[in-house]
Formats: sequence, C-alpha cells, structure tokens
Amino acid sequence: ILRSPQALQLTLALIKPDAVAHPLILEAVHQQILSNKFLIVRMRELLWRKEDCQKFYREHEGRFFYQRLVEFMASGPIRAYILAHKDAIQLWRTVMGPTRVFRARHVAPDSIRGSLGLTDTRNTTHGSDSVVSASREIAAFFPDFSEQRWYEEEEPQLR
Ligand code: RTP
Ligand code: MG
Repeated sequence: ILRSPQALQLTLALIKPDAVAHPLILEAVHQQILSNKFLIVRMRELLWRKEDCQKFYREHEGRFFYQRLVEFMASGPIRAYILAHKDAIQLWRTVMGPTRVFRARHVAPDSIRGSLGLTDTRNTTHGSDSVVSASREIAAFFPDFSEQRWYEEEEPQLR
C-alpha cells in the first residue's frame, strides 16, 4: 500500500514552553496525540532562538500580541511533531480547541487548550492551519524531512 496525502495528511504540531515545562501536562498532551490515533512521524525537543520565532510567526508581526508571543516561545524548550492522520490539519486543530483560552474553556472544555491552556499566549499547543503552512512549518523544524520521500515509502507493517 502506498501512502497518499488524501489518505494520510501531515501537519506540524508544537507543544509550547508552558506545557513542556511540566511533566504531567506534557504527558497529557502527548496522550491526546496517541488517543486520537495520530501517527507520530517525527518528534524533537528544542530551545527556539528568538529570531526563528520571529520568522515562524511573521504573519502576526505588528499585532499586539506578537512581541509577547515571540518572547514566550523562546522562553523554554518546546516539542515539535510531524503528525499524520486523515485530515490531520483539521483534526489536530479540533483536538487543540480554540486559540483563546476562555472561549476554549466554554465551547471545548475537553480540548487541550480548554483543559490545559493558561492564557491566550500560553495556550499549550500550536497546529498548522493549511496544507501550505504545514509544509512550510514542517520544513522549518525538520529540514532533512522530505514529504515526497515519506509518501513514497511503503506503509509500515502494523504492529
Ligand atoms: P496556532 O497558530 O498557535 O496554532 O494558533 P491559532 O492558529 O489558533 O492562532 P493564531 O491566530 O495563528 O495565533 C498564533 C498564536 O498567537 C497567540 N495569540 N495570542 N490575544 C492574544 O493574546 C493572542 N492571540 C493569539 C496564541 O498563542 C496563538 O496560538
Ligand atoms: Mg495559527
């Protein structure tokens, strides 16, 4: 069986410094990835340089939260994943819940942000918002990863 983007879409997920800092929160987020049956394609932990945060969030440059977002994302270790699933991009965003924490707590209390988010900035996770941004973001964190090569590999045997 060959993989295809239709059957198995890729997205970039980040666990932000607020969640990586606390082992129980980190484990809870990781469990959400597993219980929603995402395939973990790659995973790494890193400390982000401020310049890389600025570049990653450049679409938000000039907005009132940009400075504190960039400072926060460089304030401690983060964990990056490439996740695969059918409709991975939308599914991961649903699992995360709404960006703003008070809204998340009301409309999606069981989501990651609804249950674990602290503030609109310290909201636990990030997820790509489109196929184009997923490719860009995957390349930013995993420069050696080739989507094309990954899709051309054979499906691993189920264990
Ligand atoms: P993300 O990109 O992190 O997956 O989240 P998103 O699409 O739901 O939110 P987006 O509008 O792209 O905003 C990116 C990140 O900026 C921070 N933010 N803070 N009012 C605020 O203080 C505010 N608004 C946005 C959040 O950390 C959000 O995840
Ligand atoms: Mg976004």
